[in-house]
Amino acid sequence: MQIGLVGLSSSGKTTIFKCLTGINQTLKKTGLDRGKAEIGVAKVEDPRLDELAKIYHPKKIVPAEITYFDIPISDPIASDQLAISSQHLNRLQLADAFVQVIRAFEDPSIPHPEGVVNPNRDIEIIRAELILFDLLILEKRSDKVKELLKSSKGAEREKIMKEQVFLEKLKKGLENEAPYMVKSLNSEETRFTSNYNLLAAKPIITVVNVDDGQLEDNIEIDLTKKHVQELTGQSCVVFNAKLEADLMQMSQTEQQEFRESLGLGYSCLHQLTKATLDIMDMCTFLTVGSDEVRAWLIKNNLSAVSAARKIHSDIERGFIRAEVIGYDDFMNHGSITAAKKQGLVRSEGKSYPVKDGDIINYLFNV
Ligand SMILES: Nc1nc2c(ncn2[C@@H]2O[C@H](COP(=O)(O)OP(=O)(O)OP(=O)(O)O)[C@@H](O)[C@H]2O)c(=O)[nH]1
Ligand SMILES: [Mg+2]
Repeated sequence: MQIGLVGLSSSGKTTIFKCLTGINQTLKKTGLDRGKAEIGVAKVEDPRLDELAKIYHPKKIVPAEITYFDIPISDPIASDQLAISSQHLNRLQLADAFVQVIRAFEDPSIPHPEGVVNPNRDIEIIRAELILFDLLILEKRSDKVKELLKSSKGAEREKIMKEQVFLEKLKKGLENEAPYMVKSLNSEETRFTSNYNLLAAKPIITVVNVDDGQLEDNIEIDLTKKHVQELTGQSCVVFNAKLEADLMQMSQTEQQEFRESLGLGYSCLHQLTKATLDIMDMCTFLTVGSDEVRAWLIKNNLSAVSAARKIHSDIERGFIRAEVIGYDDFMNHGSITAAKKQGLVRSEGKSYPVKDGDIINYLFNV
C-alpha cells in the first residue's frame, strides 16, 4: 500500500512526510536528488503491541507499516505551472490513495504560491489538477485504442469499440469536473477503469495544516471541513505540521508533557495512519510469542487463509486452522491458557473473516 502526499508548494507536505517517516529530506532538495519523489515508511502506533509485550517480553515488537511518498515541487525550469508536478504522473498513478495537504497557516516569511492563503480554493486547484491528469491518461488511452482498432477483428474489435465509446463518456464526465462519477459504473466499465489508474478516483485524505491559534474553534477551518465533507464525504485531519515536526524531535515523555500542556490530541503520525487505515478499509491482526509481538495490516474481514499469506505463503498453503482470540478478551484473562479455560480461544476455518485486534495462532502443515 502506497499513499502519496499531494498539495500546493509550501503547504507542508515535506514537513508531514518527515513526521510520518522520520526521514529528513531537506538536504536532498539540492543536487542530483532534486526532483525525485521520496519514499518512506510510517510505523502505525498501536498501544496494544506495548501491552502484549509486557506479557510476552518478546525480542522484537513489530508494528504495521504504511508507505508514504512525497512529491517535490516541479523543476522551475521545466515548470508546467501546475501545483502538483506532472513529472511524477506515473508515480501518482501507483498510489492507492492520496493525502492532500491544504495550507491554512499564515506566515508572511513563507509565500503562498497563489498569493494569499485560501484553503477552499487550494482544494479546488488540487481537484482540478487531478482531473487534468486523468484527462491526459484518458487521452493517451484513446490514442492507443485507435491504434488497436486498426488491427483488431471480430469480438476483440467489438470490445475495443465499446471501450472507445466509454472513454468518450468518461472524458466528458471529467471535463464537467465530476471525478466521483467513476463510482457509479457498471462491471465492464469498472474493468476498463481499473486499468487506467485514474487519480481522481482514488481515495483522498485531507490534512488542513493550521497555526496554533487555528486549532481551537475557528469559523474558517469549519468552512473548510464542511467543504471537504461535501466534496469527498470524509472528515479532515487538522494539525499544525511545524509544531508536530518540532515535537517529533523530543523524547516520548517530553512529547507527552508538551502535548498535555498545549492541549494537543494525538500526534499527526497517529491521526494520519489511522485516517489512512479507515479510508483504505484496513485493520490489523496480531501475532504473539517470545520472538516477536507483531501487527499485520490487512483489509477488514479478509479471510483467515488469505490473511495467513501476509505472514508466509507456506501458512496459507498448509492451512489447518486458526486459533483466534480478540485482544480485549485476551487482556481480560492475561494469558492464552487462562482464556482457553474460559472457552474464549476459538478454532476458525479458512473463510473466517479476520477482525481488527484478533490475536491469531495459525496451525499449518506443509
Ligand atoms: N508557520 C508554519 N509553517 C509551516 C507549517 N507547516 C510547514 N511550515 C513551513 O512551511 C515551509 C514549507 O513546508 P514544506 O513542508 O517544505 O512544504 P512542501 O509542501 O513540502 O513544499 P514543496 O516541497 O515546495 O512543494 C517550511 O519552512 C515549513 O517549516 C505550519 O503549520 N506553520
Ligand atoms: Mg516538499
